[in-house]
Amino acid sequence: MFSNATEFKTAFLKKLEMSYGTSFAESTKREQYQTLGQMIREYGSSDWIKTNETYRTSGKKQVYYLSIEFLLGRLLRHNLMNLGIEEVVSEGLHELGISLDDLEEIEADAALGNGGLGRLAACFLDSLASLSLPGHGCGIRYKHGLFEQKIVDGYQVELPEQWLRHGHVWEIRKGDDAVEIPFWGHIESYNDNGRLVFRHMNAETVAAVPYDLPVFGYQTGTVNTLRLWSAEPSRYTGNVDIIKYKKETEAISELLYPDDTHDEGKILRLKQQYMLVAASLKSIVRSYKKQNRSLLDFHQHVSIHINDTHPAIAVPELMRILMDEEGLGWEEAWKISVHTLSYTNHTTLSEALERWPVRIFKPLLPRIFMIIEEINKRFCEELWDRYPGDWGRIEGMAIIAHDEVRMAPLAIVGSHSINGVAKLHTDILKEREMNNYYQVFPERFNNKTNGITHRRWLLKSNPALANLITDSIGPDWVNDTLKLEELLKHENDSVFLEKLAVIKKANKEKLAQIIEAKTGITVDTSSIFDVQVKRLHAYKRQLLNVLHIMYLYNRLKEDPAYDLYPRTFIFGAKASPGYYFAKKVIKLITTVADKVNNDPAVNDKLKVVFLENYRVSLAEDIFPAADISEQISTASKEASGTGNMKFMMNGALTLGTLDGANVEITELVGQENIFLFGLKAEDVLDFQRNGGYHSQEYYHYDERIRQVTDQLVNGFFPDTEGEFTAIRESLLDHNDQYFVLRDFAAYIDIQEKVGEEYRNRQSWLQKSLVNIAKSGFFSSDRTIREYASDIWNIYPVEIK
Ligand code: CR1
Repeated sequence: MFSNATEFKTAFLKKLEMSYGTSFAESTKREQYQTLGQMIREYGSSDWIKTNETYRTSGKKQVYYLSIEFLLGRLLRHNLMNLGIEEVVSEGLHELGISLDDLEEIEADAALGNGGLGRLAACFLDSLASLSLPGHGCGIRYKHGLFEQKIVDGYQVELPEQWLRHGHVWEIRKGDDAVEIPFWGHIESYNDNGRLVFRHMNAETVAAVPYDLPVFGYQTGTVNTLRLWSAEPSRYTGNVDIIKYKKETEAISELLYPDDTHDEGKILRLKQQYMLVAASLKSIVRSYKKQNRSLLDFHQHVSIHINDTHPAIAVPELMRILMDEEGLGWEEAWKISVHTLSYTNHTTLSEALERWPVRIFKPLLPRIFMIIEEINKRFCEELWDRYPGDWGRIEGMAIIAHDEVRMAPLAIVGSHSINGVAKLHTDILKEREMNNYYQVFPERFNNKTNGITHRRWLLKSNPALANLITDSIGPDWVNDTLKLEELLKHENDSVFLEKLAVIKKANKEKLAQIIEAKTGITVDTSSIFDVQVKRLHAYKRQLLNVLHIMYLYNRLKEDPAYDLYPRTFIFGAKASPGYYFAKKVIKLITTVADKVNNDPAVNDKLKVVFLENYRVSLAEDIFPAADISEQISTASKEASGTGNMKFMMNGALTLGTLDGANVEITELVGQENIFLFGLKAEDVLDFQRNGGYHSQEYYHYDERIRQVTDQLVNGFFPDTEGEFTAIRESLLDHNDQYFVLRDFAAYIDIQEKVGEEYRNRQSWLQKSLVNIAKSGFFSSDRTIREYASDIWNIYPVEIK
């Protein structure tokens, strides 16, 4: 298509004219962006075709990653980079007077996810394709992605996200591959020559229409597919109220995580899950059968991964297909199904464990419910044999109990592999949360510590650092990130360390400009950039961070000579729209920010910034600019964290609890290169078992705690009467479930240590270097290699 800048220019101008009937001079930035996007997709299309053909003919095993979330972010520059044409294109555009950076800004983030779980899925897609592994994503094409956050008067306001308003240039609608998904109705069975046949009568069907996105491997020629399903009215629905039907149907793929406090929302979520699963399995089986293979070998050729419990209906749905559509018996079907399916758990928080009321589940998915009942019956019988008479245990482990269908047990019983996402998390699953199941299926449980794609989170978002690394150790680290360890040779090389410092400073300048433009706040780039960006949740303890800022402020006010090393605290966080406490914490952060930033007495030492609408594209500017990475969850609560890995890879030092993957970061960098504090997971879990601790005592004995918690309600913040009462109550009256006050003193101490150590520039840079050098383990390439070999049994397929 084009192989140099000049050819690119010609092709670009022609395409622009043909697509928009406009001359270059008259064209808008959006038209230019769209044109470029189309060109890139077309550039990669012959590889896409080749990849699909190779997969079809090679007969190599494929994996399908089913996930309700894919938090892709922007794709333009990432795709250019992976296709290896970034330079040619950027040069060609430059000659036309267009900046690639400007065009990149036009692209809306594809925010089809909430946070860690969805971003992990996106990183995995990149690693699969970049390792030439035959692995595809299956998800939902939500019309509106995660809400857009505005901060108005210090409060979070949610606006509907509109990523599809101008179309999504990377997707291709595959109308011919649409499939019909039945809901409601009833099941009739009859005997056909001794075989029981089931028919779904009077179902309301919905058409699931796939949109395919190419996933380009990093300079490999592999182009995998992310298939996103959209719900549309079906042509086969008979006599219905068309307007109502259309509305209800389209609602299925309208929104990510519809509010499920009422039955209507629960039905919608369940419809989403079933559509994702049923449509994906149908298209997987269809393409499998095209290769004329026996369904008896299905699990030898196909692996299906259940990302968290949302797609756990894959267990009964695969059984349904194998039995009702393919005529296999239960035992045969069960063996194939279990061998095909694998499941990842991402959290031990009980509120995240999905359960559906039978009164909703059964009428909506009648055949699926019957199959789950049978799975449950057989499982409980096995348990009965193993634990005769132990009803309590069996009831606790059952898939259906107390009029609810429990999705985690369904996924556990129906999968051959169950994994946690960091060592500590997996241990907690095995020893505590899922211990009952672990005793029954010890061989199924395993750990796969999360990872991040270093191509987006270093190569693309921090090109200066990536170039410095390549200049020093050559380019091989990009394909083998463990090679980053070679950087350790520079530990005492002050010239190299200075180069690191220069890059960090430039990244901080860039972020400072963004902060200034978005918030009007001027920050000092020689201050410590201390960053906490992640979803807002009580267990992640943004509250601990902000109470500490209040403490610092108090101290500076009381003692103007207090020699605090200048700090800029940066937050980014969305709160779930119905999460009252989380929204209060946002208001507290913005209130503290106003107070601190407008007080000249502390201003050369302290600044607080809340960046609104935290998302993938913004994150790409934040990680490279951080000095301190706040990973301060209550120990045992954060399954892994992945932001912690992105910070580390960009040379920030972690300030954290021994939670999630922080434990493994510590093992890699050593205690001297990380700032650890607070309770350990064991302590927290033991406290919880024995009824918590007494937070009031901490209030009485620690004056610093008394001061900041009192300030929440005593008029310290003007015009906020009653605003923070709930926060104070959570700490003092509800016994501080997340141990904020318990860890407060330790947090103050470790923060003080950070300030002291930052003063020693050489030693700080050395620590930063060690973090970068040891971060290779956290590439999602390592994680995906482990999934591929231990769980999925898939191998690279070369695309010629
Ligand atoms: C966990 O909270 C983890 C990601 C990805 C999140 C986080 O610690 O890094 O998953 N869990 O594994 C989650 O979103 C619904 O659960």
